[in-house]
Parts: sequence; C-alpha cells; structure tokens
Amino acid sequence: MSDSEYGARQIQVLEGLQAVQKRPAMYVGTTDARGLHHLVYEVVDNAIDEALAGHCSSIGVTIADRESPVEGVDGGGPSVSVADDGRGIPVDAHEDGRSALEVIMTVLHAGGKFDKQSYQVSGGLHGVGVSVVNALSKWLEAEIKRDGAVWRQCFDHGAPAGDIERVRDLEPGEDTGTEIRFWPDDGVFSTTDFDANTLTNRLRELAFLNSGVEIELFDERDGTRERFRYDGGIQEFVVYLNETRTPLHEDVVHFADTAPADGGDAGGDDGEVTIDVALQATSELQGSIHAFANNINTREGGTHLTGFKTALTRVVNDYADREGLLDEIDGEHLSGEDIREGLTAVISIKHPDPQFEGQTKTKLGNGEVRGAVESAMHEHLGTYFEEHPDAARSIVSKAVEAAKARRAAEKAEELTRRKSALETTALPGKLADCQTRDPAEAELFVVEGDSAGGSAKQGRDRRFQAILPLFGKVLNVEKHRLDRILENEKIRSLITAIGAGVGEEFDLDGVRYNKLIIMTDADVDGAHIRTLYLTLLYRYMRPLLEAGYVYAAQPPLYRIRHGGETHDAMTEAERDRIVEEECGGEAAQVQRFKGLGEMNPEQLWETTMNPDNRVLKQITVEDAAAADRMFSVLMGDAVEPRREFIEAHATDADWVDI
Ligand code: 0RA
Repeated sequence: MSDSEYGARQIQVLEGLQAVQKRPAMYVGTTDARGLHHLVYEVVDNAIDEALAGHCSSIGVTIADRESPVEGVDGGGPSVSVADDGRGIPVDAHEDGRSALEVIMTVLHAGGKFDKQSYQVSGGLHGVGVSVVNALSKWLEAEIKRDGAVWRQCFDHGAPAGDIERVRDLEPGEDTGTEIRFWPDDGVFSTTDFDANTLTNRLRELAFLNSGVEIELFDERDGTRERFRYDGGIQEFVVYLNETRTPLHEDVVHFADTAPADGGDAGGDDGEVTIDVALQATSELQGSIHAFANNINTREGGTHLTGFKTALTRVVNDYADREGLLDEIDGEHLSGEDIREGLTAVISIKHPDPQFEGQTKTKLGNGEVRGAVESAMHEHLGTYFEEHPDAARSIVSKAVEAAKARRAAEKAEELTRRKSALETTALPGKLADCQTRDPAEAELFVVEGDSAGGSAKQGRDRRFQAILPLFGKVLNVEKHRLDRILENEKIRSLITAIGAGVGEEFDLDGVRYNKLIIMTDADVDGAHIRTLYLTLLYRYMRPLLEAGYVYAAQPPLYRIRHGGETHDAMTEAERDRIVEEECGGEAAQVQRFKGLGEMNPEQLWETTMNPDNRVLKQITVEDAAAADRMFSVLMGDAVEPRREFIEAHATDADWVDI
C-alpha cells in the first residue's frame, strides 16, 4: 500500500472513531475511574462471549505499568491486557483488503456482523465493541493466534499503526486465541490508575455468572495473582454471599431453564432466554437479591426480577397455606417483603436481544421475560419445596417471623408514625444549614464529635456548606429493623437534614445537598464510624451512593512547617517526601493531627473543607454484590470473617471504596 493510500485510510478510520473520541462519556459512561475500568470490561465481555459460544475456557487479565515492547512507541504508563483461548479474532482480508481484525478494531459496532450465529448472547450495556476501547487508547496491540500463525497489529489513538503482520508460525499443538493490550489515553481519562480491587470484584462476579470459565487477574505491579473458576456458577455465588450470614437450610436452591425469546416481530425463531436462579434463606434482616441480564448487574431491576418476586411470593404462600403454617399470623398471607427478609438470591438471565431501560440503563425491559421467569420459578421452586420440606419450612418460618414483627410494628403504628414524623419535622436543631437552597451547590458535612462540629461551623463557607455534628457511634442498621432504626435520634436528624425520606420511599429528587461529606478522624475509630454511616446510606438511601453524592473528607495527618511555608500530608510516606524534597531534609517542624478536634477552624477549612485545597474521596458502589457482602462482613454477626477481612485490608486505605 502506498503512503498516500495509507494516509487516506487512517483519516477514514479517524472519522469513524472521532465520534467516540469527541464524546467518550456517551460510549463508556464517564471519563473517570469508572469509565477507565469500563474499557477492561468491554474487552473481557468479548472474551466471555467467545466462552459462551463454547470456544474459550480461560481468560487472563494483566495490569501492567511499562513501555510497549514495540520499538519507537510512546507507550509507557499503565496498561491492561486481556488474553483468551478462543478462536481468535479473524485476520483474513476483508472486501477492501483490510484485515477483519482491523475492521473490528476501527469500525464502530463491527464485532457482531462477522459471525452473528455464534454471537447470540452478548453484553448489552458494555456491548459497544472493542473499537471503542481502541478509540480511547493512545496505543493498542492485538495479538491473534489463528490460521496457523501468530498475527499482530498495532493502533495509535485508534488508527492502524501499520498493516497486520505475521509474527511467526504456531507451534504444533499451540492454542488459538486473542490478546489485546491497551494503554488508555490519558488525554481522555482523568485517571489511568487501574484498581485491582475493582477489577477483582467484577472478574469474580463474571466467573460466578459464567460457570466453568476460568478468569485470572495478574497485577504485574505487585506480583499478586487471583484466579476464579466456579463450576457451580451462581449456586456458588450464593454460598459466597452467605459466607458471613447464617443460612436457615443446608442447600442452596438452584435451577436453570430456558424459554423462547420474543424479538418483538411476528417471526417465530428469536432464539432462547436462559434463566438461572439460586437462593438461600438466612437469619439476617437484610435481603441480598441480585439480578443480572447478560452478565450486567441490573440494579434498577426489571422484568426478570419482577417475575422472580411474584413467583416467590406465590409459591411460598401456596406452600404455607397447604401445610397450615400461617396460623401464627391468623391465616393472613405473607407479604413479598416478609418473604424476602434475609433472603439471598441471584437471578441471571441471558437474552439474545436484551432491552435495557431506566436512568442508568440497568433495568431489563423485555416483557416476555417476566412470565418466563415466573413460570420457571413456579415449576422448579414448587418441586423443590415438595422434595425438601425442611428447607421449605425454614423459609416459611423465617417469613412468618418477619410478618409477626411487621404486624407488631403496624399495630403500634410505630413505623408509619415515625415515617410521617420524618416528613413533617423541622430541620434538626443541631444542623447549621447553608444559605443556598440549590442542592447542586450545597454540601452537607456530617461531622463526628461536637468539638470538631464546632470548628467546622466556624470554619465553613456558610453560603454553601452545612454542618451536622453527630456525636459518637451511630446505630448498626445491619442488626435492626426499620422501626427500631427510626427511633434513633442521630439517624433521624441525618434523614431529615438530607430531606429525601428513607427506605423504599427515598426520593433522590428531594435531596437538599448534592454532596454529602462524611468527616471523621483519620484513625480506626473514624473509619468505623464512617462505615456505620455508609451502611445506613447503602441500606436505606442507596440512590445517594449510586448518584455519586457521597464523599469521605480526607483530613491530613501531618502539618509540616519550614521556612515560613506550610505543607500538609495525608500519609506518612507523603510526610517523608515533603520533608525530604520540599524542606531539603532540613529540620522542619512536624505536627501530627490526632483528630479533627485538634484543628482550629481555619486549619480545618484550609486542609479539609476548602474546595480549592481539599481532597474528597467519592464513595461509589460499583458492585452491589461485593458491597452487600462487605457490609455483612463488617457489620454482621460472624466474627471470624470480619477479623480476616480487616486484617487483609488493614493496610489498604481504599477498603470502604467498592
Ligand atoms: C468475530 C468473529 C469471530 C470471533 C471473534 C470476533 C472474536 C472476538 C474476540 C474479542 C476477544 N476475544 C475474541 N475472540 C473472538 C468468529 C471467528 C470464527 O468463526 O472462527
């Protein structure tokens, strides 16, 4: 190919991918850490598709921080590679002479059109195609083992950096496969620091959801390696989720079924929906129900979840009725909420043409799935109950307990009274509110301790910063039902200050502050208190976390004074670096802040509250199942897993940040 032809081709490619480069958020959601990790999921999803098509059994993800092996490339910086042992992306020449690989890498949505048959099921949300990853990478290398050889092609900001090359012949018996390594474009993403913990959680989840597929994460930066493979699939997922909970029956109930999919047109063959359900009741108060469609965590629910809930309520009530187990509640029926109390369940469906709806496109919309899940549940759970009366009775008696507690609270009208009191109550007395009424500008600092609260009140910018001082430990919501939780004064004042209600009635539109900043001491007690607040927010005001409104303040640990200048350090290492570099290793005056209360109002403002200087840590719940399990570990009854968890994460400041 001549230079000018080559140039023309690059320009053409760039025009296609420019849409992605201009509006990356439209394709990967955000350009922060979330979007960055989305790139990895996109490539992994492709490998999972290859596994679902029956051609791949093992996927290896590697995080690295090094130069590209290709000479003369301005690579460098963090990269991720995803390798699989599938058939390999096709490398043969396409109509216009370009390799199929090149087309898949450079044309939006080109992936599926090569082989529609074997790509029946693919990740709907992430399914934007590897070309998007290519467009948002400053450098990408694809290495394919296929057709008797190893092939390589590299891409520079999405454009081919050369033609596909044949690197060598495959050894006899050498496996086929695909390896894609990409260096995310640091001009696009606000961070290129891959978080092993975030990736681990998602890869583990994918391994549960796709039984038998082996997924390994290798973090070259520190040499750690984790391998996930669950032949028991979501049944093992439920065991994992319940590791820290107390199951009420021995076996996890599990079934898999299929039903015809409805593509919406009059035609007959629209493929199949597969339905996979696992559940186990526990003695806990919190339910832990997770619904997935095509491996995507459908947080907003949808037709599969509705079908599951409807059938569960019916099957349990039918059984309880028939066995005369409802006497204790005067023959009244069990409500869905009663039955789901403490229930751990995973529902995973795979659909050839999933429709995702809702604010965050995580609500499954396919109408026929509701009935399909409902009748599969009815049949299989019904049979299970007949064959395992002990399990059935445990599930019913837990629901009866929940119903009794609910009835007692209803009788005393406690819950309704408390809820309506929350709606009408004036703002809490302790709240020092801000002047603005615009939630988009307003910040609420929840401050531990009265003295720190006093400093924060004096130090703040009252135009947009409100302070709610709360003293001491907050009630552990993991251990009480809502009526008890709402008796708690601190919790009530937090709920009224936020102004958007609680539990199922929580309404994000009512929120009075779009930043809720938890400010606790930088020590173990502070971390514990922060976790208690986060548990409350996660269980009863989750949309706040999902909207990204929740932050942890990061007060400094050290203040270093030297030659009329002051520096603050968040960590010991930072302190040492400052003393070494900024103060030339000379005698500097180092002050250690033991707690927020030790800072005067100005110091608190300057270091922790002033938007120009402060560091806020946004708390997200990327992965609801992992967060659920974490909160049960931290706040639940089981002591041993908690000790292990805390020991394992003691040195990791990020542990609350799933
Ligand atoms: C298009 C067609 C075929 C496979 C693939 C794409 C493919 C893509 C990815 C992405 C990561 N790993 C992958 N593995 C395969 C089918 C080719 C055939 O019929 O042999």
